[in-house]
Amino acid sequence: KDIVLLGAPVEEGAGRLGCAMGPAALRLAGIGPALEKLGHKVEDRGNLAPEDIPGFTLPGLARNAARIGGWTRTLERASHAALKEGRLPIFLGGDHSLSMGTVAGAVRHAEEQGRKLFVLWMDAHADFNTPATSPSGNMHGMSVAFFCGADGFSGILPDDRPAVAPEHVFMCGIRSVDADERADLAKAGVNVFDMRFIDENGIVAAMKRVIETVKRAGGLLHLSFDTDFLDPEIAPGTGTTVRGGGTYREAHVAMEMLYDSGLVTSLDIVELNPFLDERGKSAYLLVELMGSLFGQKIF
Ligand code: DIR
Ligand code: MN
Ligand code: MN
Ligand code: MN
Repeated sequence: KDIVLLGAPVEEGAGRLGCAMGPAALRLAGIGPALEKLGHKVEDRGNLAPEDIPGFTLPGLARNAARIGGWTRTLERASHAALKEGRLPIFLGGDHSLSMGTVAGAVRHAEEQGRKLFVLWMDAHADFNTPATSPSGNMHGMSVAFFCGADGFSGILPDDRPAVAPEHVFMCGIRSVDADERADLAKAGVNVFDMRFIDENGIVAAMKRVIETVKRAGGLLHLSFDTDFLDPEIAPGTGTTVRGGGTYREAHVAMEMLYDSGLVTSLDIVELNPFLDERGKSAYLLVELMGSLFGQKIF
């Protein structure tokens, strides 16, 4: 694959700072060389910077809306441009609000190709709040609502921007959902493989459904991997840990299956907060998982 690494040190979408150090930690843990070793061409384009939107606010509760709106505009363009060049962009986060832009750019690209964009959202959280429903106002909890075209985000991107169809979003690992969020997810028709589904059926069953659906539709697949998908015992370096998360092998086999499918066309690695990590433990694990996603085989 022809990979570009793009750092997105956005941290104002989360409830505490530190995710801005994520791109540096992922680089220090060796993400570039790990992918090169697997035979890929890797170009690290360094870190992006947000567009300035002075004075911008959103109605409701949306903390740092101007900053996150600026990042969204920058990342939308970067994601679209990299895909148009035929590259596979990997966005090194940064908190999860960065997916507002990366997915918006990917869906614009998919639309131009006459293809459907699917999103695999691996996360403890659904990130389906809006400024009207969010209990915290933290915009990292709003990304999926944003790129599915929910109301309440006017002025960040053009109102006629293409949206991701909620039935093309697959969530995996979910175990913390707010009350309004739950109702909105069900109403919208988002596919949710929560931790109970994974306990009862296995992550392999969930991944098979995602892969078969995307294949059948001839779709493109954006993977958005939140560090807190993983169990906090193996990945403590993130701001909103929830116990009962994905295990080491569940995460690896999901990545191995995605590699075999050949479907992933763009990717976010988010919510790594090195300030909360234990000597790089979570950063090294994320790099290892990216190895499995890009062809590292056990045997
Ligand atoms: C919560 C937490 N649902 C919120 N969300 C997090 O603030 O909207 N998402 N941590 O990653
Ligand atoms: Mn998230
Ligand atoms: Mn999360
Ligand atoms: Mn989060």
